[in-house]
Amino acid sequence: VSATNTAIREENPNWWADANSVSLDELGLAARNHGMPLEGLAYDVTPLGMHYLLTHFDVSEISEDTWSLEIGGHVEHPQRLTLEEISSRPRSTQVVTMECAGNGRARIAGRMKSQPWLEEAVGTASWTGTALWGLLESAGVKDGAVEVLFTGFDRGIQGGVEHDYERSIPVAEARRSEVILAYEINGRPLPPQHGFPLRVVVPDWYGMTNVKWLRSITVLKEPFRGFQQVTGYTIRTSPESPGIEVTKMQPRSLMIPPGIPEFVSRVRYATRSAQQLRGRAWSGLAPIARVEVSVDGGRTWDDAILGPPAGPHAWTPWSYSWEPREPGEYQLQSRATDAAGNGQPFLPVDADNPQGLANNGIHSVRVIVR
Ligand SMILES: Nc1nc2c(c(=O)[nH]1)N[C@H]1C(S)=C(S)[C@@H](COP(=O)(O)O)O[C@H]1N2
Ligand SMILES: [Mo]
Repeated sequence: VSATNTAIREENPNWWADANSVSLDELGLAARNHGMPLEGLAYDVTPLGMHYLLTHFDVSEISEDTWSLEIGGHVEHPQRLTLEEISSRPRSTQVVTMECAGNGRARIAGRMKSQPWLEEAVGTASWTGTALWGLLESAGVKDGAVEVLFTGFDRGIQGGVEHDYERSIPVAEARRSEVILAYEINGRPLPPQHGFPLRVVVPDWYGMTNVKWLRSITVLKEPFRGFQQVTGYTIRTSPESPGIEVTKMQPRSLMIPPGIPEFVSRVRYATRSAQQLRGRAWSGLAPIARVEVSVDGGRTWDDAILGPPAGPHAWTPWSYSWEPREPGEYQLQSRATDAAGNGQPFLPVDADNPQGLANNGIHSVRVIVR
C-alpha cells in the first residue's frame, strides 16, 4: 500500500470498506444510484429508467423559468443563455454508451467506501442537444485557452472537501463535433435525475465527465485543479506522483445472464439445450474489434459474432451459440479487445487504486445446467 493511501487510511478509518462486504452507508448509495439490470444489454438504446444513475450529492431541483447557462472565462463575449435560446440552435443527436469509472469497484478488496458497483454501471442513451463548440465559437474562445470547465448546480462534501460538482476537458476534446450540450434523452426532456435541464455529453469518456445540471461553462487558461479532477478521479500511487487522471473508457464486455435466476443469489439455472449467449462490448479508446467467450471459467476462449453498433460511440452487440452437453456448474465469461489492441482485464493494483477506478476485469456468470 502506497504511502499516500496508508496516510489517508490512518487519518480516516471510516472512509474504508471492509473486505468483501458492503456497509449500510454503501447500501444507501446503491439504493440512490441504481445500475442497469444486465438484461438491459438486450437493447441498442437503454430504455429510460433502466440506464444507470450516479449522483454524488443531491439531484438538483431546477425550474426552467429561472434557469440560464453562463458562458465565461477566457472568451471575447461572456454570455447568459436560456434553454429556449440553446434549444433553438442546430440540433445534434448522439447515441452514446456511458459507464461510471467506478464500475467493478465492489469486487476490489481494500477499497474506499463509495458506490459499490458490481458491473452494471453502464447504459446507452440517445442524447439530443447542440454542439458545444458551436456555442463556444459564438462566445469567441481567446488564444491561450487550454480547458473548458463544466460546473453543476449540485454542491456537497467528499473526502472532507466542500465543493460544487465540476470537471474540465481539454480544448481539443471540446472541439469534437460529437460533444454536445444535451437537453433530451431518448427523445424526451431530461428527467431531473439525468441532469435537467442541460448536461454535457462527452462520448468515449467515463461518466464523471458528463456534468449534469449545468450552471456554467468556463474557458480556462490553466488546467483545472478541483476535487473531482485531481483527487476524485486520479489514480495516485505515491505522494510525489501527479497520478493518472481517469479519462476514456477502457474496453469491457458484459453478458446477458442466460437461463433463469435464483432471486437472492442471482445464480442462473439453465437446461441442456442450445442457446444463444448475447451481450455488448464497448471501449472509449477505439472501436471494438473482437469479443471472445469462455464457457469453462477462462481456460479456453472462442470468438463471438459481432453485430453493428447503433453509432460510432455506442456499444457493439455480440452473440455466441452454446450447447452445454453435461449437467453441472459453468463459469461463463466474455472479454473484449478494441482496434487499438486494448483488452481486459486492466486490473490496476488494488492497493494503489483504492477508489477502484477503471476496473475493467472480466465479467463472469455462474450457471448451473440441469
Ligand atoms: N452535476 C453532476 N454531474 C454528474 C455527477 C454528479 O454527481 N453531479 N456524477 C457524474 C458521474 S460520476 C457519472 S457516472 C454520470 C452518471 O450519469 P447518469 O446519472 O445520467 O447516468 O454523471 C456524472 N455527472
Ligand atoms: Mo461515475
